[in-house]
Amino acid sequence: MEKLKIIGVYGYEVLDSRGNPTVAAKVVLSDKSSGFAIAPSGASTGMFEAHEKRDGDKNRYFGKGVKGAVDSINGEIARTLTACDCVNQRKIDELLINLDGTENKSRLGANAILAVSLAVAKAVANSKKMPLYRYIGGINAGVLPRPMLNILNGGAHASNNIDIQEFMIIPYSAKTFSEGLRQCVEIYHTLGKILKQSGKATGVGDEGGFAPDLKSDEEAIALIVKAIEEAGYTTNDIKIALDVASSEWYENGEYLMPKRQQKMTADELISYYELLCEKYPIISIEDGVAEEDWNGWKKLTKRLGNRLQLVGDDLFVTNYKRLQKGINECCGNSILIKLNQIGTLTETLDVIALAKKHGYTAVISHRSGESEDTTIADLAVAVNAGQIKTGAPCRSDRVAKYNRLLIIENQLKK
Ligand code: 2PG
Ligand code: MG
Repeated sequence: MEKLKIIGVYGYEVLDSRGNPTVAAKVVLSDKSSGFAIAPSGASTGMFEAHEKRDGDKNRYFGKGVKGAVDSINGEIARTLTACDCVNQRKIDELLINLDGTENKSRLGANAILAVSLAVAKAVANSKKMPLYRYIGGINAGVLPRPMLNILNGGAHASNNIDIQEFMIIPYSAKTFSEGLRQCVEIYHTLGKILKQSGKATGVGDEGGFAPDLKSDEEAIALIVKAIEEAGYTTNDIKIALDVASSEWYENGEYLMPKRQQKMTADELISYYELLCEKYPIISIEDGVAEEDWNGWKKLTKRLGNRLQLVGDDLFVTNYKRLQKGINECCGNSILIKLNQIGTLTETLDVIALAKKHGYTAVISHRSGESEDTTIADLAVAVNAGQIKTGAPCRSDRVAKYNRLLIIENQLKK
């Protein structure tokens, strides 16, 4: 039988959920199957992430255009991959990494490389008539993730006065994905009702969560607990997770919450979390301290690591070497997985495997700038990650992932 080969690679400049340009890629195979993928884009990006290439031409999209990245897909990348055996994803990703030739994918752009890497995998899955999660994960794939729904937005994702970036709810006691999702959706709508009744704003932030001005970050948590209870659940059923995104606050060894103009040391921040965890059903904190503050991470893990999931997002940036360092130095106990922080599917899978080997949990994540692309839903099931964070049940870029998981759950039942 003739080998399945790549016969076409095409790049496109499309828009993300914030209305900013992003890179899409289509890959066509010799049997005419094809795959299409869109790269996401962050706002509170970690400084150690792979490079997102933008044109910088102020006459287009305020410099945010991605024509250069798209041109390299239609040029160099297409020339390199055409006629390649596409079934060997690792080989394809190696070719892309070597073609780029830089440590952080800054020459071709991780946005270009990722879109192509994913489009290849999707094309092969389509050719094999397999769902993407099955192609990536093989016969072991099949655990639906517990969602972490970000229902109240602050920080860099909203223009309100809240410094903590994400307030999430986790359906802790639900037996199935769909049951958990339903509970969270009911709580989301209840929160909306509570905000409206108390005269607060019900507009939403970048990830679809409500973004009202409040007296304090703590008031946000108290309102969520109220919503949980008014929706008919208890804090045994529903837990809370925070993404503090504190790298955004870090400067010269100190933390300055920009909206409240409150200064804290790492020790004071950790004590603040301790206090919040005593009062509220918080079970997971992401980026509690900053991406450069390894010492702070050690302290945080020592003080809270046995009670909480401590997720490294900006700290690890889905990067094998940084996760290995974190494991060696006992920093955190969980990693946030974002494909575009590293730029290829294979490298992402390698980081997840490293996390699992060392007892770190892996939370598959969206970016604040998303699209209709639902790859992360399949990835979560493929690697049996057990957790996904993909925003509020509001706005199609977020809901698309939940809908994809509902369909997968249905398929797996059969
Ligand atoms: C995060 C993400 C996603 P961004 O910090 O975890 O919620 O935000 O994509 O802006 O980095
Ligand atoms: Mg984060």
